[in-house]
Amino acid sequence: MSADVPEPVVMGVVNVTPDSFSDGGLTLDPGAAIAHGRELVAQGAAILDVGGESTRPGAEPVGAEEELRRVVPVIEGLAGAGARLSIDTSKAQVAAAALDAGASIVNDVTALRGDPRMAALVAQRGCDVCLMHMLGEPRTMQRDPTYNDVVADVRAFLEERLHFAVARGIAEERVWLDPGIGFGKTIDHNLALLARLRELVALGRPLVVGTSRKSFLGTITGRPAGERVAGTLATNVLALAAGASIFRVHDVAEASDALAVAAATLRGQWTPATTTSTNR
Ligand code: PMM
Repeated sequence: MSADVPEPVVMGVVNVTPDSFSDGGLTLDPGAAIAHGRELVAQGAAILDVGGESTRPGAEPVGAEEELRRVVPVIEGLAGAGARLSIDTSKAQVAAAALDAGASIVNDVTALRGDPRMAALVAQRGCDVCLMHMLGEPRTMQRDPTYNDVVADVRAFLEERLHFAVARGIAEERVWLDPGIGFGKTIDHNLALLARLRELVALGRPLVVGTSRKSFLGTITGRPAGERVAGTLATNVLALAAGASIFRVHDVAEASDALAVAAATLRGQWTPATTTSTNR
């Protein structure tokens, strides 16, 4: 029993890409992506993370024009849908357009290293920003990633990026951190990060964890991407117990239930469900 269990926040994934590793092609049509996003809100997502560039291992970059064409109509269509909107991009031009269209969070998998204009944009707009660890770039990141001590290395990286953000005028309270599960990491690296997540929580900023349907879960369970929800929930619940607070998932209904029950159990206290149309 513990009083300091974070209130879990579920961030639902709305990928508007033809090639994301786990749900590719489901939502390239803006109307379908908007409908999917609304469904995730009904299931309990407090944040929707909209992305137009796949970061799947081996993925090729997408141009800004194409990324804008994919994400802006979806952000516009989801503004006012009942969740905060996050733009999953490393391009300042795309982030700016998404913020104009209703987003209030920038989820930058390059942690402000991908575009020299991104830090100034985030500072100027005063939005929240998620800084994620990635070794290398998506095209090549899974080619033999190596670390001295993956947890210490990721922690040092996130600390340095937090200092960089603050030095560029971003308020510390606006920064979230993310170990970047699967981004330049072997299964052993992913498991070490999850097992020692408290060392990252100790940096004092909200920790985002994105394990949803990722391949290391398939390696352990032998299951394809669409059947990794139970594996995902195991990691989410353990990450909550370690102090993580934001959970980036595809399976929002299941994650919301699992995290609500886990939080109540860890606290020894519960509140009745109030939220969804399906009363999940
Ligand atoms: N994972 C993916 C994409 N964006 N952003 C953050 N902050 N953390 C993640 O773990 C993360 C991310 C890749 O997963 P997808 O292709 O299923 O969206």
